[in-house]
Order: sequence, then structure tokens, then C-alpha cells
Amino acid sequence: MKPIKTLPLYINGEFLTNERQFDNISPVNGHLVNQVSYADKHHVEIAVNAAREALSGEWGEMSPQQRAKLIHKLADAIERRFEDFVQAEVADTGRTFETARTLDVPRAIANFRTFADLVATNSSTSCVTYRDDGTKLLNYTVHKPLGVIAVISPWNLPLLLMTWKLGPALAMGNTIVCKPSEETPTTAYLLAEVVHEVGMPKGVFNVIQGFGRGCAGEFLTQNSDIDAVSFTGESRTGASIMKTVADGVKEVSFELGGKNAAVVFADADFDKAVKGVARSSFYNSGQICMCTERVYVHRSIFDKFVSALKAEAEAIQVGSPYDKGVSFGPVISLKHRDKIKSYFELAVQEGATVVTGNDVPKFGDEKDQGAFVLPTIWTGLSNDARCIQEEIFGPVCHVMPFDTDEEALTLVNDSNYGLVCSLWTTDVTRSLRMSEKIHTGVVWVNTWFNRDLRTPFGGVKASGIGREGGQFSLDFFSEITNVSIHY
Ligand code: NAD
Ligand code: 6OD
Repeated sequence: MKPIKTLPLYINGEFLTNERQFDNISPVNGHLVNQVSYADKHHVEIAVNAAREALSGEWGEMSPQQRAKLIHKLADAIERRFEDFVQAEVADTGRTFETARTLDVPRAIANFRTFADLVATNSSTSCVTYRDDGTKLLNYTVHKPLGVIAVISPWNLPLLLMTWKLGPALAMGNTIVCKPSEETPTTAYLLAEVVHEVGMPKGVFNVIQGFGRGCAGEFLTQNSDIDAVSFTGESRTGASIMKTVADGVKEVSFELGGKNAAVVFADADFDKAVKGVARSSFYNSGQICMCTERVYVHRSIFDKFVSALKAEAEAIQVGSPYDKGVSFGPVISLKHRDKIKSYFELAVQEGATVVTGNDVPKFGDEKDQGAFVLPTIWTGLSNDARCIQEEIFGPVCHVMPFDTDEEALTLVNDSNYGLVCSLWTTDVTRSLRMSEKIHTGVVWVNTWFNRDLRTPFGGVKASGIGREGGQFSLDFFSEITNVSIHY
């Protein structure tokens, strides 16, 4: 891929460059990746108007099967430009090439293919009502597009999380205005290029770039002509968006923050649990909403577990994704690094024992201008410590011992968040009993971040509203009408 100097917006089938631009900075070394056109308020308005118009044009006339065919073409076009997407995701985020090649880009392709297939084979429900007078009602449901969807996504898995919403929203015949994170604008631009290439009707997919509060994100949610917001990001931002759209009574689907627990029982496959928790705590530099930041380990194996997890953390090769052998890149920005550093200080103030990390690495080269932190493990805090209650969103976990299953359950559920939980045990009955009582949207047993795209995904409490995945996504992105025929 040739270096892109300025990213344009994509509105109503056209690429538009605005003279007002912001810098996209590499978290690896502080270099400029590219400049990005701001979407001003009027750009957002024309994007929403174009999306509204496109609902009733050629796109609105397509059958689900025709839409599915076009979405498959889109997935094929991404596959043809696989390496461009990989390079862009690595440049924006600093993650490893392996992560981009095995997670981000394949999942983007799967997000389109899965929902294209689901919509092409979807059926509706029906039932017959038998009335006292001998007449009947035939009821059947019709799924219509919900309308213009505002898709607002974060920086941690930019392409994966945006396409997780675009796949089902397009499959159901909606039109979209999407706003990627200001930290990671490039793959959304590439997506606009492939949308353009495959001949998606103009106005169906629009990309506006810029920041959130007081900027493109808020201009979009304030626009009364959107029909719904599908948002992934911080819980606080979700609350603010909810207030913005409340007067217009817009539908929302929110995937928000987490402070996820892993529970390691005495009967766990020890080596598998250590590797699993190391992965769930440190993968993608801890920047996945499902990452583990609270680890509860049965007291009988606590010391052994902490030593083994420390060894895993210290074996991680921290550095630039462009260097050989590196398995762990920077966090997204200096601002985010400083937030994580503030928790390093807080942990010590709160009385934590630092097992490893709790510092930024020194490289003696341009990476010292990057946003690196070391994989970090703490012990010794009580469950009400801020470091255990607040989402840090970095490669940081606290390990605490427990004695009984009931105690583990209480500790896990003692959180404002409720996204995911991982249980490590060889006792199936224990895993079933615990899963029924854990307050999270997903419980994994002896695994983590293992996804079947047909299953519901989402959080409880401050971790979200609604579920996306399979039929749950198709339902959210539809206006479902019951047609009732009397005969
Ligand atoms: P963020 O909330 O700061 O930003 C997310 C998006 O919202 C960005 O595009 C941003 O520009 C936009 N935005 C910010 N303020 C806005 C406003 N007032 N109105 C409209 N748009 C606005 O989140 P982030 O820092 O990009 O992402 C990290 C957060 O996302 C973490 O809390 C993480 O847990 C969460 N997350 C959750 C999931 C999930 O599936 N539950 C997935 C990924 C990330
Ligand atoms: O795998 C998914 O579908 C999903 N929504 C992942 C969320 C990851 C959060 O960072």
C-alpha cells in the first residue's frame, strides 16, 4: 500500500478532503501516520441525508439475497487487499502483525460473510390465533430495515468492531454513517475504498472522521434524522450518548467497558490456566474489552500460580511490531499510557505488592517516544480498591486468593461492570453452577475470546445494553412488524 498523506471522508459515494485536518500519530514512535479530514457539522448532515435518501433507492429495492451477494463481494474485496488492511491496522495501533493477520482482518471478513449468509437464509416466525367465534388470525413477522444507523466505534479493535456492526446492519438493508475512533481512522477509509469498488449504491455507507464530544461523534448522535445508534466504547461515553438521543427516543445498542474476572480453581489444568490467564490479561497489550484485570485463584495453588504467571509476563517480548520476535506492542497513545501509569502509582498508594512490571520500558531509541508499558501483575489489594474496581484497559491484572466457591462468586460479582468472565476448572458441575450465578453477558470455561458469531455478545450493568451476534444483531437492526390477517 502506498503511504496515504491525507484521509478523506466518504459521503454519498464521494471522497471529500477537508482543509481542516488532524494528525494520526503512531504509538510506536510518535511519527505521523497520516492526516485526517475533519467532518464538520455540515459534512455529518449531508452524510445522514445521503443515508436517508439511499434507503428508498436501488438499495431499498434489493432482496435479502441480492444484498447478501453484494456483501460477499465486499468481503472478497477485503480479502484481496488483506495486506493493506493489516499494514493500516498495525500503523494506527502499533499491534503485532500476527494479531492483525490472525484476528482483525480475518474477523472483518467473517463479520460480513456470516451476516450475509444469515440474512440470505433467514426465516420469519408465524402463529395462528384461534378465536371463540370460529375465525382465525394468521400472524407473521416482517423484518424491515431500521433506517439510518449511526455506528460509532473505538480504537482497540478498529476494523473488527466496526464491521461487527456493519455486517448485520447492511445485511438487514439499513444505511450507515460510521465514525471510527480519531485514534484509528485508516481502516475505515480503506473500507470506504472497497465499498466504492464493489459498487455499493451511493449513500448506503458513509464515513465521517473526527473526535467525539463537541465534534463529529456528537454531531452524529445529535442529528434527529438517525434512527439508531450502535456504539462500542467507554461506559461514560455510552451514558452521554444515551442522554443525547433520549429526546428523540432512538434505539441504542451499547457494548461498553469491562473489569473482567478470571477464576482459577484448585482442580484446573494448571498450565492451561496460566497460559490462558496470561493471554486474557496481556493480549493486544491488554486493550480488549474482555481482557482480564481481576484474577481470583484458589488459595491452595495461589503462590505457584503467581510465580508461573510472572514467568509468562516476563517472557513477553515488548517492542515495535516492525521488529522481529516482538509479541507485545505499545498501547494506543501517550494519553492512554499516562492513564495506565497513573494506576501504577495508585496501586502502590493503595498498598499493592508489585509482582512484575508497573513501569514503562526504556529502549534507548525512538521507541522512547512511543506509548509503551510493561505487562504488570499486582497482589495484595482488597476487592474495593480502585485498581480492582475501575477499568484500566491496559496489560495489568491483580491476583487474589479465595477459599470457597461462594467467596469467588461474591468477589466476581462485586463490580459495576459485567461483560465477561473466564472459569478455569475441570469440574463440569462446578462450571455450570457458577455460570448460572455470574452476572456477565458471557462466561467462558477453560477458554477466553473464543467466538461463534451466531452467539449473543454484550454486557450487563455498566458493560452495555442489548446483545449483538447472530439473530440478536439481525433483530436489533430491524423494525419488526407483526402482520395479523383475519380469516
Ligand atoms: P470512547 O468511548 O472514548 O470512544 C469511542 C468512540 O466514541 C470514539 O469514536 C469516540 O470519538 C466517540 N465518542 C466519544 N465521545 C463521544 C460523544 N460524546 N458522542 C459521540 N461519540 C463520542 O472509547 P475508546 O477509548 O475509544 O475505547 C475504549 C473503551 O471501549 C473501553 O472502555 C473498552 O472497554 C470499551 N470497549 C468495549 C467493547 C465491548 O464490546 N463491550 C469493545 C471494545 C471496547
Ligand atoms: O468478538 C466480538 O464480536 C466483539 N464484539 C469483541 C469485542 C471486543 C472488545 O474489545
